[in-house]
Amino acid sequence: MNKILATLVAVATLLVVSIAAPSGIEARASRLQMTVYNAADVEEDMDSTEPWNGVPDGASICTRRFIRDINFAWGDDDVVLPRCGEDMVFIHITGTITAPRSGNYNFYAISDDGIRLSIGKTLVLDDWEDQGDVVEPPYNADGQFRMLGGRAYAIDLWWYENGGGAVLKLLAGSTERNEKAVPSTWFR
Ligand SMILES: [Ca+2]
Ligand SMILES: [Ca+2]
Repeated sequence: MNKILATLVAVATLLVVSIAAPSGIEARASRLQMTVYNAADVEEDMDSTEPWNGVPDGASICTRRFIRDINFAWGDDDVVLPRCGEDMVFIHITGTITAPRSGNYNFYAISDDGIRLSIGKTLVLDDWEDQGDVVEPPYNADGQFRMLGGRAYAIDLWWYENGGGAVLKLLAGSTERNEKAVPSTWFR
């Protein structure tokens, strides 16, 4: 009888684990966390804010979530969610980045509007200013960072949208010619 009970408990446990697993695995698979702030009530100009020194008065958290990669094109629509707004939004992304091979990597952002990215303690991308709406995406920030293959480096990225279109894409490559969107595997 005890044996049957033990088997039933084991089966039930297995069922619970297999049902609960997908979302848990998904959440743990990415070490990138994105916090979105609605900044519609901030009185400063967006490009004169320095949210990394303290989120300005009037900005409030709209949503916080895990993301797989940094490759977003919202255009003129709402950034992330309707309640986050289509203009005057901050995004803060934290996590780690790991390159498969050692090298001096070029980083590139397609960013509308401003972006500021630190890897470890190095400020790699810094273009905290509005971007004009143009036909071609604004390739508005680049920088280099040397990474050891397999080593995880902390990343800290701030971005804002003031008005018009909104884009946030992070690219990297071993040379300027082979830059492409950083794959999600680099953020695990
Ligand atoms: Ca907008
Ligand atoms: Ca914009």
